[in-house]
Amino acid sequence: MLLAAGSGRRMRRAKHLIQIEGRSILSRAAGALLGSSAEEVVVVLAPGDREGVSALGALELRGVRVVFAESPDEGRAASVRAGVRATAPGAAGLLIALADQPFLEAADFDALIRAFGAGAGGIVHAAYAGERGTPVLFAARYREELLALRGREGGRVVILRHPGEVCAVALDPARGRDLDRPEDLLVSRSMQRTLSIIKPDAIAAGKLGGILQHIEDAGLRIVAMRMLHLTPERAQEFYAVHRERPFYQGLVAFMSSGPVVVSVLEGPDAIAHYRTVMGATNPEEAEAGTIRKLYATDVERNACHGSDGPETAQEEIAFFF
Ligand code: RTP
Ligand code: MG
Repeated sequence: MLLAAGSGRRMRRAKHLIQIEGRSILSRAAGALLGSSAEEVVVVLAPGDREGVSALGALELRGVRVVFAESPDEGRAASVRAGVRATAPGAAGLLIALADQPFLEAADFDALIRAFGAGAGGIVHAAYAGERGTPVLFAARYREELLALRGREGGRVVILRHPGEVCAVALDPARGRDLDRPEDLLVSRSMQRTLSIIKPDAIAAGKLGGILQHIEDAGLRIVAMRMLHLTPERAQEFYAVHRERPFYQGLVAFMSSGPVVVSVLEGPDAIAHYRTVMGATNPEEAEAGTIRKLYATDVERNACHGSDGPETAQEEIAFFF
């Protein structure tokens, strides 16, 4: 369950509605949970939070369920209780996450779920550089204790009562950071994601490993990756902006001629940074030391693709992931 009611007390506007790269932090957190192996996702909002509901948008259609905390001014306990009540009574565990950790990924939630499934403990919590943090996964046997929380109490109270049952799973502090103060957002603003495609020419030439190394050495983190073979139809769709260009047919044939590796790269100013790392479209014009200078054959068979702006990055990531 994702707690979003009562967020933003210390910020000028409701925190969960703040946008990063065109997407609210609520939607980011709910989307990550939905992508995890959690069986159901319940989002707890403050009563009447229509903006919160609309921020979830299509996620509701994909199975995210919204409930409202009965008395959000009471503090966190009311949100926890509403979330616990809304989850299926038969659930083996209850994962409590906060909407203000928008950089956590499905894999982070899965790490907790996996540790819990492997019997690591009745309470599994995230740890960041050795410090206890959220999310926290409680075994179903703590349901009543969670329902008994009042006022400003949170899951911490239950954790402290059962020290022998607690297990920590270390997560990346960069992904676990929360947005508590307006300044936090300034730092996170420059963090971006971009879509990379290693094109069929580079894969056929055995340059995949070299290019991935190049990407990592440039300070970009690979946060998702898949090898696939584009059909001509999918290649057409991906490059639809170039429909009218003379090279379109050739480009589509090339992009569907063999396997490609698509990945999501993350880092400060990742979109512009990766374009620099790739070099100019035409390798003849590319700077020395760029991927295209090193690995591309010609202006079409140019080894890699990178998104060209925040909007295309978002669309292209959604196209594959
Ligand atoms: P990309 O989209 O693949 O990252 O490359 P880009 O922004 O540098 O270049 P863009 O103008 O978007 O072109 C997309 C891809 O089409 C092929 N192309 N062929 N034959 C030609 O003149 C020509 N021009 C472009 C390249 O594969 C280029 O990356
Ligand atoms: Mg382009």
